Amino acid sequence: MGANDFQQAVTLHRPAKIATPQGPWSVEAIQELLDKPLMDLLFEAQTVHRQHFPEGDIELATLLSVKTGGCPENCGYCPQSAEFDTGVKAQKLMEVDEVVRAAQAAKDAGATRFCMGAAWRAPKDRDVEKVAVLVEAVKGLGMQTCATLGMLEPHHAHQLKAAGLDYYNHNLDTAPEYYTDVVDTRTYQDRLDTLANVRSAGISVCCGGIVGMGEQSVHRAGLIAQLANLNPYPESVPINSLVRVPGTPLADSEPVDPFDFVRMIAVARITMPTARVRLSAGRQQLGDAVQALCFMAGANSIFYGDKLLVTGNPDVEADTVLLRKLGLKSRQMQEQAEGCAA
Ligand code: SAM
Ligand code: DTB
Ligand code: SF4
Repeated sequence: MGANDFQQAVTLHRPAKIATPQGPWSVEAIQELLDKPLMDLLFEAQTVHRQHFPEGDIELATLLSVKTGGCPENCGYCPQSAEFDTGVKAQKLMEVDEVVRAAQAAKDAGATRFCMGAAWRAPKDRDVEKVAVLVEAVKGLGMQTCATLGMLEPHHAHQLKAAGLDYYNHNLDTAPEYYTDVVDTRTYQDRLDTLANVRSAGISVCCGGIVGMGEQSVHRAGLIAQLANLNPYPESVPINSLVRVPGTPLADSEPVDPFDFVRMIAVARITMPTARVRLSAGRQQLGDAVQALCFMAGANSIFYGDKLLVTGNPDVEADTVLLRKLGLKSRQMQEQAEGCAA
């Protein structure tokens, strides 16, 4: 084959240029993406990813459970519900200096965002006052702040914004029609109302879901449609793989096919091109190779630190090695590299 023939063969096999797709998204359109051959989906997601983010950039966010267990809700996945016997010991809200110590340690280890979680259905006025003090203190360390406290009233959202809260995490978790199979102490509309209150207060939205709760593929498509059609769509999208905690109603759910998990990341990236898509709970079960595929699919954030809220997460050393192997760099790693080059 001559040089021209070779060039022609290459041209013929070059994939069509991918235009960044636009919403609103139908469940059917998302289902079509989920059903694509995996390599085509990965290629499309990585193409969209590179149009919006610098190559190799990854965000590290550290979680801390500031108020653990004893929650009155019955979310079937959650080890912190008072209804389930999971061995989680209820603890009251942590003191400010303890939280600041944990946030400083997370910052020193390289995290840029600190997310405080509380096992409340909805915080009371006095709870929000106390969390506002925590937010202000963590913000004072120069970190991005995030909180996840359950349902918020508009005045709570304004109070947290005034204290310096950057993000509020409140997940939709699954499609509306599967929601009552997972939790029945609140409605999908309750979740949407809190998201609207957070948005109106000027706080950035962190909202995603869980894969592996016995849902069908159409429910996964339905979750992504809900997220991508929020106007605007969330700035952060955590995609969790269910951590099957003994004692929770979902403990015996069928494990997710790892490639189906990767597909969810890819479709989140394609439908929400500028969002931070976070590869969230469940990384311990995924292994390095599947995590690498998730980054290829457009994940550019992880929970970083040995613990999520009450369950485990890969340790910092393992993550540092993995990121180095894959050539991914957090902000701290980028600054260190620039310092060495100067
Ligand atoms: N109580 C608040 C709420 O429900 O929004 C905040 C804490 S709650 C633990 C935050 C999120 O963690 C849930 O919405 C869910 O998506 C995720 N989560 C909880 N348990 C999980 C599990 N076992 N596996 C994966 N994700 C989980
Ligand atoms: C999110 O989407 N996942 C995080 C965070 N937001 C708050 C929580 C995961 C919890 C996993 C089980 C646990 O440790 O409680
Ligand atoms: Fe409570 Fe949140 Fe757990 Fe549901 S997910 S039981 S609201 S802590």
